[in-house]
Amino acid sequence: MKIISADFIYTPNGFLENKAVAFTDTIRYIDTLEVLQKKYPEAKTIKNKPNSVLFPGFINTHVHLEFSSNRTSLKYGSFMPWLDTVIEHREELVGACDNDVMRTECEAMLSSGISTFGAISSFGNELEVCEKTPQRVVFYNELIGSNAQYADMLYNDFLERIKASEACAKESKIIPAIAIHSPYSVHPVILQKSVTLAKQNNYPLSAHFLESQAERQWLENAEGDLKLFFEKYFKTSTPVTNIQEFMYAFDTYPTHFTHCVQANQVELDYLAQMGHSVAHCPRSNRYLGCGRLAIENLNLPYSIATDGLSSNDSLNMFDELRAALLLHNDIPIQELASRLLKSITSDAADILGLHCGRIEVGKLADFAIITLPEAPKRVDELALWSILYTKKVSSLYINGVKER
Ligand code: MCF
Ligand code: FE
Repeated sequence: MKIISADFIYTPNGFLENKAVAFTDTIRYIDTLEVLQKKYPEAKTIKNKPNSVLFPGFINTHVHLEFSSNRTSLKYGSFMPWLDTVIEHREELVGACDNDVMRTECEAMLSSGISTFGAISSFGNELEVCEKTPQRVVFYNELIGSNAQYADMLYNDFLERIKASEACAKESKIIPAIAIHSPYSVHPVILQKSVTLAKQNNYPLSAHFLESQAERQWLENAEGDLKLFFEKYFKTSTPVTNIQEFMYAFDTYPTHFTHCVQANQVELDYLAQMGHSVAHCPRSNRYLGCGRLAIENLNLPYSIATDGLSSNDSLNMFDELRAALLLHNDIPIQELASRLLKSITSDAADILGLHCGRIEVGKLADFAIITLPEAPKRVDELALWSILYTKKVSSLYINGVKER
């Protein structure tokens, strides 16, 4: 048993002042330090620096580690030129992304308080790094392939990757999962098979959905820049599915849809009705010119995620939250700061079905401790100060073990 105290503790019921948490690999008790020391006289006490705030470890639900070597190869500004450069540079980028590169990025996430992440894996290359990283990893095996001719082959390769992640799950914190790449890139037959597989095995399920204007135009009218793309690379001018057919494929299984920037109110209402959720990637959307997701109108649970270095400049969660504060400039800033912290802790945990994300008795002992530059003058502004003044956390615990 250990006891950790902090000036402020972020809980589902607001910030607690001058309290402490007794924990093993899970949270056992929350009270004052004095009460806990009396209750557990043998426990080691951990004191934090003055002006510390203890949060549940943060959850980054959507990242592509395999693209971690990108710096200037991919073109930012607008979705289609970006996609063209993905096709052009994909092999060399993935080739240059060795274990050292990916380990460095897992560490960058750790430094920013991320104790759990969802890794979208196209090839399975990051499996070893994810197996060894101290973080809990929802390992999303990606299914991609719109051409019916190759669909079976691609599906079998995908099954092999699922098997490999299952094999690692026994000895690590890996949780096998499925990511459907997108409506424009996955054939409906293998889409349906993979949704059934997710349902049978209770795998977390995710899909990129309605990210760009080009995607919407292609799915709705078989028009626009994605049409030119499909004609050029795949010799086809008809999409394999449409918006409704794709959405309905997930009817019976709650799914984490990434982006949804171009979804309209009817579609968002439908996703909400079916119990789905959204991964919102503010910097990725801005850098790829996809628009702003109106989070103030969302009536379904959402997380904030970094996406990969394929469409971002860092995997630091605080960088992402600061960007979100600026992107959503019409939402009152204090209210937004609180909402953002909730979206990367309790909401993200509920979305992924994990027992972390809350400082609450019985939850996993994942803690991100930050240090404010001075004693905060007003407690009601703590969420905002925490986001504005933190580049790196002071310490991080995962399953009760100190990792930073
Ligand atoms: O989320 C961003 C933008 N939207 C779609 N895909 C990706 C993103 N970052 C990386 N990707 C990957 C995706 O997993 O790029 C490839 C896929 O393997 C695109 S191939 C059409
Ligand atoms: Fe993505």
